[in-house]
Amino acid sequence: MIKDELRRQRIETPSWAYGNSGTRFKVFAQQGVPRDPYEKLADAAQVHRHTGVAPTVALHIPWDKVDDYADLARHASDLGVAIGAVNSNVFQDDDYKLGSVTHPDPAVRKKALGHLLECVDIMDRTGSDTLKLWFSDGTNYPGQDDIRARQDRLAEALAAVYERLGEGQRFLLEYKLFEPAFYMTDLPDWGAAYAHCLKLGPKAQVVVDTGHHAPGTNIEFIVAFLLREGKLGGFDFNSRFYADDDLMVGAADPFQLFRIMYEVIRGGGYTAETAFMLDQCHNIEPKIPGQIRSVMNVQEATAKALLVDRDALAAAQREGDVLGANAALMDAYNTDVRPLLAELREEMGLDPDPMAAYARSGYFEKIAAERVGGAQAGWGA
Ligand code: RM4
Ligand code: MN
Repeated sequence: MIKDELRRQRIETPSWAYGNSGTRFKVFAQQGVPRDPYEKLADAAQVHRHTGVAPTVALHIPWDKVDDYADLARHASDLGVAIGAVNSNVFQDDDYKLGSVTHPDPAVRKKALGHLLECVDIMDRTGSDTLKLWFSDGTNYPGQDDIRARQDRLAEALAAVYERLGEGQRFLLEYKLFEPAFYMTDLPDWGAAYAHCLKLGPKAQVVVDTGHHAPGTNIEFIVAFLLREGKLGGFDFNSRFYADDDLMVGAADPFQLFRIMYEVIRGGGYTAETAFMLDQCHNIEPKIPGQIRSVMNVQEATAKALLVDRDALAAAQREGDVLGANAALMDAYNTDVRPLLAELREEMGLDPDPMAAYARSGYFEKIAAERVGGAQAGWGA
């Protein structure tokens, strides 16, 4: 039953989506933006309240540094949400100009590893089971550093983090083609991430950020491949027109999102073991509605993917019926699933239209009035 499958969907929102963000040119402040992680969680709870499928929130350390993480986790639970993945940050310190865990200087590598291990401590205290590792490491010029030595340093750090993981904890290794490094990135693609994870063991898996590929890359192939190998840990969903645009998932290419979700379902990855996370920034649009819209976009793509007549598709594929097979996918994709999702929400005791329900709730007016003074949260660009 498609509705049952949709009812148990879980989409994680990122704490940083609620803070101010922008490009390297300008960060536009918005009204009512959280001043601390507690307020970010309150905003995330609104997304869950209106969608019913976003019960966890990813943290980013040090952006979400607090004195008492157990208290933060309690605050989340009081709001009806929980802490999801802990994201490390070894890209915003002057020491990391030439790299973090791949830096030529052992003292910098030690500092970076210390941060990654601290993130595992935070997992212990918040009850999080997932560490997400993204490295901005790379070089800008040919010859700048030794590509091979940097791989050795990366492997050494990953092994140390892996060693530290407790029972029921894992890390997700994220790759990205380029940026901020423009010549060579130390983890540029899924193959490199996969090879490192494979060597380490089952607690190391790859995370696919949909904005981190060259234009035209067949992301659903990567999904199918990693799932088949048991190495797909999850997603950082967002959409892009050019590079790592971090726009709302499903905005640039809803068809791609559908194809990805189809491969997830086909490959048995539509389970709690796969983390469906959003990694987005709402630079010009309001943030909470931006997250609600994104969650709805993922739901719609999932519903369409669940609608694919797998038997008809398999039969067409067996018979070499190229057009029939393609039609089986397109029929599902071209179905308007919004009435189905509206019905499901009503069954879940939610408003059928989460965007309108949020707008009516008065929450925005409340935070705009209350959150005056203090420093708004942001990622510091
Ligand atoms: C990176 C990467 C990480 C995210 C940061 C903010 O490009 O996607 O997942 O934590 O941005
Ligand atoms: Mn990401």
